[in-house]
Amino acid sequence: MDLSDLRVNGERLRASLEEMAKIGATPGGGVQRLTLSDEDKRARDLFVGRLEEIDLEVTVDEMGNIFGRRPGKNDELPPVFSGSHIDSQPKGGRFDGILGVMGALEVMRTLHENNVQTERPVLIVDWTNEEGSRFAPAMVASGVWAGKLDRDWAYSRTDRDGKVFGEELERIGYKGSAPAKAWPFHAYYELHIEQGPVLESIGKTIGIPKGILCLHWYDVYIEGKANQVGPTPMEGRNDALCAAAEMILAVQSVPARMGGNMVATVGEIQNYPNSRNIIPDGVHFTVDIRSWDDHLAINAWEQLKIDFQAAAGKNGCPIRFEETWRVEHTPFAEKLVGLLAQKAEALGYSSHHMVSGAGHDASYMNMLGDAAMIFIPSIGGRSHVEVENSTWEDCESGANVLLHCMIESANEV
Ligand code: HGY
Ligand code: MN
Ligand code: MN
Repeated sequence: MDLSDLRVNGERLRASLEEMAKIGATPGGGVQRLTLSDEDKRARDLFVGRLEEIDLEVTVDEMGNIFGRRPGKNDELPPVFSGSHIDSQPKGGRFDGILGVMGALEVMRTLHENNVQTERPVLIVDWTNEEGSRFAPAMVASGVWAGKLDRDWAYSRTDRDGKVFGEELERIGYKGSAPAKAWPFHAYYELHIEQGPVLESIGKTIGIPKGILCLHWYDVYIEGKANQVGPTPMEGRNDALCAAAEMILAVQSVPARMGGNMVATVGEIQNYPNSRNIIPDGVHFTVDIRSWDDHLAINAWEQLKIDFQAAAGKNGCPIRFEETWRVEHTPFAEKLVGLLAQKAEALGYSSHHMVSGAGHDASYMNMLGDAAMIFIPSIGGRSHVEVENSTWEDCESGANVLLHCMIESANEV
């Protein structure tokens, strides 16, 4: 068979994405499939069933990562694998993560029905908790698998309701027995929506990231003094929320102050006791800093700590920081980036080289071996929202590029 004529089944890919979108569907047209939730379990169970349908050898590791393995002619050679994540943001979209898992499934289905025998084994993976929304940090399970994060530290992470990661993993029945420990691999590919405006704005179909920005996550805790809002004069208050407000504006201005290519965001905040007639005495907020330049991002954090101490002192509110998580910027394997461009062209798709501002499990794979990503356009450049959308045609194009890159890499000996 001339494999160059092989194509995925776009209708089947659409059907699998629509089937998954029903699990955790929200009234606004998005999904809520928080990691280790009942919705995550239902989607995982469906996914495992689909892997078994095409005779893949299914393994669940101790971080709940799900692998489906297809043997190769030289089965002892390091494999090629692809995947992404099933979990979503609280009001997430129908494509973030799940496109990479269903796209890889479509590739495996295409290989299976055409009885394509590759030299190397080929695997598909669903990484637990890529989003880091319910349990911080993001990409925690691929980070443990890659040996960059500690398994028991990950197990100990808690969500806003005090639920513990390791216990929730057990509760949904996905705390597997296989060690969450990397094995040698030949190449890792991840299909994903761009989650930004670039491809749509220039009318290109395939995005080829040269890499991913560094992601630095911090947690800030401020202590104030609660009191009745009426009798307490303004001067001398220790208002934790006013202190936080000054700090949050410092986060917003730090990229410009650092003069570099950077983004900095406060996405999450809790205010205590959060009663309209009590002066707040406790605030927790998060800081997310991203840049291609890791040192610039770290310098920004050093500057913010100075800003925060000044605001804390002015308001008489003691402050505590947690340097929660850092993953360095990720320059992908030039060999795979070149192959992606070549396959996109051979398939007749326009393509564009770019950088990923969103974090992905591919960051950790890239620390261990050759990794690269395939982007498709996000309509309106929107993501992590219910209106997140891409065309079925672009999903199919991205999966075709994935198919041919995986075949090419899996036949390298
Ligand atoms: O934070 C991110 O960019 C990803 O969604 N975890
Ligand atoms: Mn994602
Ligand atoms: Mn995401």
